[in-house]
This record gives sequence, C-alpha cells and structure tokens, in this order.
Amino acid sequence: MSMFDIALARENARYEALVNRPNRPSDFYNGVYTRWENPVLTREHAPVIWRYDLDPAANPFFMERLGVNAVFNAGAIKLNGTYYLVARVEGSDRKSFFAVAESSSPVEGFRFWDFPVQLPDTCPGETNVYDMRLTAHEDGWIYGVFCSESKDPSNPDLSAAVAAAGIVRTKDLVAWERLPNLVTKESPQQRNVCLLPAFVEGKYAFYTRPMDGFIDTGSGGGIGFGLCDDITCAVIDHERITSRRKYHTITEIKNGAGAVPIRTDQGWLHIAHGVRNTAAGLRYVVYVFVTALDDPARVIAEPGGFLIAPRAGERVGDVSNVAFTNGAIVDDDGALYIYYASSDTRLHVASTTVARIMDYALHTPADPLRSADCVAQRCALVEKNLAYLRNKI
Ligand code: BGC
Ligand code: BMA
Repeated sequence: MSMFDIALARENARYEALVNRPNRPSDFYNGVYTRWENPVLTREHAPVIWRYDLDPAANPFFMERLGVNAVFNAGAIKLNGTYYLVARVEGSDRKSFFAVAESSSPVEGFRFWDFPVQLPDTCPGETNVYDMRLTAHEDGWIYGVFCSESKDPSNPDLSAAVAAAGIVRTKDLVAWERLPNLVTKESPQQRNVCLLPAFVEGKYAFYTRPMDGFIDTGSGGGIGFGLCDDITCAVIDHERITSRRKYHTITEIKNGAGAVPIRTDQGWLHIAHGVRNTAAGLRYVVYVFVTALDDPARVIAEPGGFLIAPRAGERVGDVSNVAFTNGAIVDDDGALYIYYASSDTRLHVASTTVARIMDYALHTPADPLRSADCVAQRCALVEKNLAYLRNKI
C-alpha cells in the first residue's frame, strides 16, 4: 500500500470509529437534565471527502485541502423517526455553512450527508450564514431562520457588519426555497430570530432580538416578538419585548432566542440564551422562560439563573466561555433533547423530559436581583429544610 492509501485508510477508520462511538450519560447531576459524555458533533465528524482530495495525482501528500475548524450551533428536528441536526460548520477560512447530520438515535451516531446545504445565493453582500432554527410550522413547511451577515457598506471600519434574519423553507431538508430576509421596521439589525410553529391571530409569529448595532443590543430591551402577514415577504412593524434583559443577571448584556419554543399544556417553553460581560469577555449561558399560550409574548415564568453554563472542557474553545443552543427535539415519549454547543467549537446533547423541565421552569424561584434578597431566599430554603428534617425524625 502506498503512503497515500495508508493515510486514507487510517482517516477513514478514525472517522468510522468516531461516528459509531456509543455515548453514555455523564455523572453530572442536578436533577433537571442529563449531560451526555461525548459531543454529538465535532470538527472530526466532517467527512473525509469534504476535506481531502482523494486523487493521489492531485494531492500526493494526502493533505487536507479544505479544513474544517468547528461544528456547533445546530437546528434540530425529528422527521419520520430520524433525528436531524442542521449544524453550523465553520471552515478553516472562518466562513460558516449549514450541513445536515442524521442518526436513528438522539444522542449518538450522527453522520453528515455527503453534501453540505447549498443555500440559494440570493443576497450578493452576504458573507457568512449561521445558527439555523428549524420550525415545523402548522402551515406544512419546515422553516429555517438563520443569521445572514454582510459587511456594512456604509461604514469604512473593516469589522463593521450588518446582521439580518434569513429565511428558507423545505419539506425534506434537501430542497430549500429561499424567501426574502425578514424586515423589522423598528430594529436595524437582527440575530437569533426564530419562528413560532403556530399561527398567532392568523399570522406568522417571530421571536426577534432588537439591537442597535452588530454586537450591541443597545436600547433593545430583550427578546422581541412580532407578527407578520406574509412569510414570503416578511415584515414586522412592531416588536414587543418578552423576556427582558436585567442589570446584574445572566442576561445583562444580551439575550436571544435559542431552540424553537415548545408548546406544553402550561405554556410555550423557551430554551434561550443570556450573555453577561466579564473581564475575560462575554459569557454565554442557556436559560429558560415560559410564555402564555394565549399570548406567546407574555412571560409567565422565568426561573432565576442559568439552565446550562459551560463546564470543564466545554469552557474552552474558539470563543471560550460559551454555552449556546438553537435546537431541541421533543420525542414521542415526552423526552427532550437539548443540543447545545460549547465555546463555538463542538455540539453536545443534554436530555430531560418536558414534564421535568416544566417543573424546573414553573417551580424554580425567580432571580431576586439583589444579593440581600438572594440570601433571604436561600435562608428561607435552609429553614424549610431544617424544619422538614426535624419533623421527619
Ligand atoms: C460570528 C458569530 C457571532 C457574531 C457576534 C459573527 O461574526 O460569526 O458567531 O455570534 O459575530 O459576535
Ligand atoms: C452569538 C451567536 C452564536 C455564537 C455566540 C458566541 O451572537 O449568534 O453564533 O455561538 O455569539 O460567539
């Protein structure tokens, strides 16, 4: 065998071993969800045929010609018994694209299709696309809402960019129809937009994230909500604020939608993200809130603190200290799989059930917002527990 063939066989074997590696629950415990030991997608899950030229004449040293830097933030959906992740794949050239990975299991065995998604190229200035939320809408389409990023032509600063919400739709994750980007009349930029699966007042309902600039949410008060009549030319005139950003909380700097909201008997469950600033840069965590079924913009519960924060090895990556989600799947038996990425580098899964997370959402105390009140809250719990233990004896 030639050196070329040896290297190719080794890489193929490595890939198969990785994709077929069984996953298992880690020993992390908080009673709310289970963290699984292995990431479900990593850069090593990028197929060999995406990265190498397999023709020895053209690639005599068997070197990667098109490297993949990271696989993270994935939209998620279950169709006909199969679990699909539409991941953000980032090449070593920093450009992101979407690619579908599928498995018969929600926690392991994800394998990318041969070709990445070839998104209709309708916006000439569009430089980067990322973070697709997949909504199985009651109109019968599966929508993908993602961030479409372009250089800001009006600003000479090389890093000045404009973020908008791109919209595509599909029936099978294979053929994608691109619709015009969302227009929000009150907000010049949008990132982290997602579409509710249900009509509201007969209209398409979006969660938005009003922001003044590309990075700064500025006067944007939190996660927005807006309605539009026509998804094929989506315009939102007015955004109402749902979950608000608050001083000295996990959402002080920004917050935004995460996974597509999940309908439960007690309300719409939102698994969103919050951002605070630190001396070491922004820290992203995943948090939960619930909105009313009869008014999906009205928050009816918001437990204090985060649901998922980056831990241990998750804390380190290209953008360290980030836990981020844009996809979750509810299974027929009520199991809930939350696909969360760590540090813009790899994708993990946390599993729970809708019943368990709703208990968390509705019965975990809200953030009292001040240290003194937090101490009082904790002391009340300790007192209650001591009394309970005394009575038990
Ligand atoms: C990056 C995103 C990031 C955004 C804001 C973009 O250029 O690709 O990952 O969320 O900037 O920092
Ligand atoms: C955001 C997102 C993500 C990313 C995060 C941290 O604004 O849209 O793409 O995971 O920043 O870099």
